[in-house]
This record gives sequence, C-alpha cells and structure tokens, in this order.
Amino acid sequence: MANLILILGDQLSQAISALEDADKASDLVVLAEVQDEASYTNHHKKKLVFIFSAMRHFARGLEAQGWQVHYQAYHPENADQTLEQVVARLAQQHKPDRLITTECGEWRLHAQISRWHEVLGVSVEIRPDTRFVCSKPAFAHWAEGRKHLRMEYFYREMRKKTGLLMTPDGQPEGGQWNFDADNRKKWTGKPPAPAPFRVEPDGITRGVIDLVNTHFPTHFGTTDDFHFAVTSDQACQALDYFIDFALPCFGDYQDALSEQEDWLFHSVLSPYINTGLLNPTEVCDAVVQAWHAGRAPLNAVEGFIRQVIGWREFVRGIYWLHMPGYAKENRLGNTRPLPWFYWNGETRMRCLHKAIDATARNAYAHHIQRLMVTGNFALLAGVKPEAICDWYLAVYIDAFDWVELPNTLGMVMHADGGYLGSKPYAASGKYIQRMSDHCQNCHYRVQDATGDRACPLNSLYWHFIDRHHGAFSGNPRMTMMYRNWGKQSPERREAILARADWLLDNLDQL
Ligand code: FAD
Ligand code: DLZ
Repeated sequence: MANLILILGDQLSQAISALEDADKASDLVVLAEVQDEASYTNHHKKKLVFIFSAMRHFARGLEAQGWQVHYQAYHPENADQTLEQVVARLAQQHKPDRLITTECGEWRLHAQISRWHEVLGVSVEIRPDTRFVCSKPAFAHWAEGRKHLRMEYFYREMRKKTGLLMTPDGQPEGGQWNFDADNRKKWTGKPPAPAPFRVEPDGITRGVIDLVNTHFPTHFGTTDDFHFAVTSDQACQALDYFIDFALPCFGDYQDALSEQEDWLFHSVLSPYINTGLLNPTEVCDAVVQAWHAGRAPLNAVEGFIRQVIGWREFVRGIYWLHMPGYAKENRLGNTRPLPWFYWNGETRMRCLHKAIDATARNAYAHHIQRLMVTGNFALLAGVKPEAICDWYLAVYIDAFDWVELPNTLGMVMHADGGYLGSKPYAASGKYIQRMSDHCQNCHYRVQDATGDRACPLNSLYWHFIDRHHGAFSGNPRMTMMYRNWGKQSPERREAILARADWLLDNLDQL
C-alpha cells in the first residue's frame, strides 16, 4: 500500500488537497464515523444525519469511480472510537508510506493530528485547505501590526484578489464596496418568501436517520422532516434554487425577522459550503453571474459575496491566528450560566422562543436570529462566553469551531475586547420591533422598560450599558447611547437597573 488518505466529515470534495496526485490503484481513502467526533458536543440530530449521510454518499461516489475506500460506519461498539484509533489500526495493517490529510478545521482535532507522526510512528503529510480564498499565512500577513482587525478592509482585499464584482479597471462594481445601507428592510409578508429547497431522504439517509434516533436519542433537536442535500449534485441544485427564488430579495430582507417564515430569503448554503459539497468561490461566481445576467440586483449580490469572501474568510483567519488562546477570552468578565430555555425554547419572550424553536426543528436559524436574538440576549445577560459558544456549536447544522467561535465569542459576546468588531451588537427591544413582527405577539410590552410586563431586553440593555461604562463610554460609536442613558433621571435609571437586576436573578422564569 502506498498511502492512506484521510478525509474528514467536513472535507467532502473530490478537489480536496489530500486527494491531489493520489493513485487510485494503490492508495486507500479512509472515512470513518467515530464516537469521538459524533459526541464532542451535543450535535443537533439533523447535523449528525447530514454529516453521516453526506460522508456515506461521498464514499459511495469515490468507490463508483474506482477508488479503494475504507469506510467505518458508526456503531457504539466499534473497536475504534476515535479517528486516531482508526488510523492506527489501518497503519498497522497496511504499513503505508504516508498518511495524507488536509488540515482540519478545528483546533481540537488539529492538535491531535499534529502529533500522529510521533504517537503512531507513521509519516504524516498535512496539506493546506485550498477551499479558502485567503490562506492562513496570507491572513497572518494582512493582520500583522494591526491592533484591531476590521472586516471591511479585509473584504476589499478579497474583492481585489478574486476579481468578484470588480470593473476591468480595478474599481468596485456600482462605484461602492458595500451596499449594506440598502439591506435593512422589514419584511411584511410580501413578496412571499420561497419554501426551503428540499431533498427527500433516500435509502442511505433513511438508514442514518434510524441510526441517529437509536444511538443519539438525547442529542438536541429532531430528525423529523430532514430535507437537506447530502451530495454535491444536490447541493448544486440548492444553489440554483437560491439564485432563482431567494437571491433577488436576499439583500433587501437580509436583516429581517419573521413570525411566519424560518428561512426568509437566506441561502441555507452554509452546511454545504462548510463540508465541501459546494466550493465557496464557485458559489460566489454563480451569484455574480446572476447579476451580470440581470437576474438579481447589486445590493443582493454584493451583500451575499461579502458574507462569503468577507466574513467567512475573516473569521477563519482570526480563528487560526489566535487559537487556542482565543477560546478562553472573556474580556467582559461574564459569569452567568446559559438560561435553560436555550435548550427547550420555553420562554415568554417571543423573539427568543421563535428563534430557539426554529433551531430545534431545523438545526438552522438565520444570521439575524443568531446575532440579534439569541446572541443579543446572551450578551445583555452576561452569559459566560464558553457556555454560549458550546450552545452554538451544538445546535446548528453548519457549526464548526473555526466559524462558530469567532462569530460567537468575538462578534456576539465582544469577549475579545473588540478585536473582531468595533462595537458590541447590543440592542434593546426597539430593534426587534423595527425588524420583525414578534413584539405584537409577545407576552412582554416592547414600549416599557420597567414593570412586570416590560420587555426584558429594554432594561437589560441599559444595565449592559451601565455596567460596562468603563469599557465602552469612550467608544465614539457608543457616545449616543451613553448620552441617552445620562439624560434619564436618577429615579428612572434606578428603576430600570432594579428591573434588570431582578431579571438577571430570575432568567429561567422569563
Ligand atoms: P446566508 O445569510 O445566506 O449567507 C450566505 C453565506 O455567507 C452563508 O452560507 C455563509 O457561508 C456565509 N456567512 C454569512 N455570515 C457569515 C458569518 N458571520 N461568518 C461566516 N460565514 C458567514 N456560520 C457557519 O457557517 N457556522 C457556524 O457555526 C456559525 N455560527 C454562528 C454563530 C453566531 C453567534 C453568529 C452570529 C453567526 C454564526 N454563523 C455561522 C454565521 C451565519 O449566521 C451563518 O453562516 C448563516 O446564518 C448560515 O445561513 P445561510 O447559509 O442561509 O446564510
Ligand atoms: C461533525 C462531524 C461528526 C458529527 N462526525 C464525524 C465523523 O464521525 N467523522 C469525521 O471524520 N468527521 C466528523 N465530523 C466532522 C469533524 O468533526 C470535523 O472534520 C472536524 O471537527 C474538523 O473540522
């Protein structure tokens, strides 16, 4: 045997660097469903179904093309419960020249794989993950000497590098880099949002659904109504569906929240992009092509590619630049445990109930639900970053540490001291009222900050502003908030803070 080629559950692309120059005749491709990966967090049941089914389909596809594949299907009594044990056994059996793999996406596993050459006594070649526009060294070079990193400047570099939405003379299409100001409309039901793209589960997926229900019954969420794509072809159809039906309105309603619609005009492509079923640059090319063809407006197309070549690449760069220390950051000194309603959705706060309920059903919530609803509440309530990061890692189908952690710890919790974002995304109930129809169905009154029925977000917001005076009052982007707080009478401030103190002592009763 020449080489063992290990492909992880989020590397399901035939263009993955580990497969470059591989020899079908002599190399053995290894994919393994293992207890360790399935249980390092309380993965949503739909995420387990998605990953295992996509791995099984990918392995079948390789075999059909003549590759030799060693595939371990999950069973709780498998002799090998970790990837290390699988590789150790195969290395002993086959005595390969090398183990080849593509660098993995999470520090936790990366740290293990980096030691395999010593621990297993096998030569290990770890290749860069070429699915990203910006390599780790290129990001480190860009970040060098900058005290704070700002996504907008990084994004412009990525636009220039990829040529996406750039004129032949090197200017941004439409004369602006960013059309975000056009992307903040409330959605009132029109135009209707498309139904989510669906793939009916085939025999392989149905088998995995049974497996997950049998062996992971206590994991978060449900397998009911599983309809995600599990192959690259299906994911390409999901991309076409997005471009045809949602992209034209993606920009306008990017920040909207709705009682009626879980997915609105979002692409729901993150699971496929993160696991290799779709290539991010090809996705962006297709979206830009739609603009050239007059099928989508510039604010939608620019807004979309900013998320992919901007935010996605940016958070990945930060993760690898600062791990493992980044995961321990807690600059606001938060200590509160995560309220239990994050796991069962049982809260009278309508916006939180709807976001958590959708999360449990779908393993998905769109960005604004993650940032401005579940995220905002955790920020205002001073939840310990580790606890809220664990929750986000568990509950979403697209969750992998490299993308989840900077988004939660940096963008939402501001726990890195503003390294990733210039100001915390703290918001009162007014924001939810402006962007959604939740407040009219809520037990709490969004117009009130004090009293038993006052929207908890209001007093918690002012409590946050007040208790972090030292950290934020000098931030020019927060001057207005401190001025408004200062303008309130001492009695009013005292009443608001008293209401917030009560809420903070009784989070599980909300
Ligand atoms: P769309 O709204 O259609 O956006 C298009 C694409 O842009 C996404 O598919 C995704 O690839 C990319 N994207 C958008 N925003 C971001 C972002 N902030 N960071 C990275 N990529 C982005 N995204 C994940 O992929 N995995 C996570 O574990 C994850 N955790 C998050 C946790 C928090 C607290 C927050 C605020 C955001 C998180 N995000 C995460 C980012 C974003 O919310 C999701 O990528 C997006 O909701 C996925 O749905 P979509 O494909 O419909 O996205
Ligand atoms: C997420 C996941 C799960 C649930 N199971 C497996 C698995 O059994 N085998 C595997 O190779 N990968 C799995 N994955 C994806 C890995 O956790 C992921 O590759 C690493 O965390 C690196 O990003």
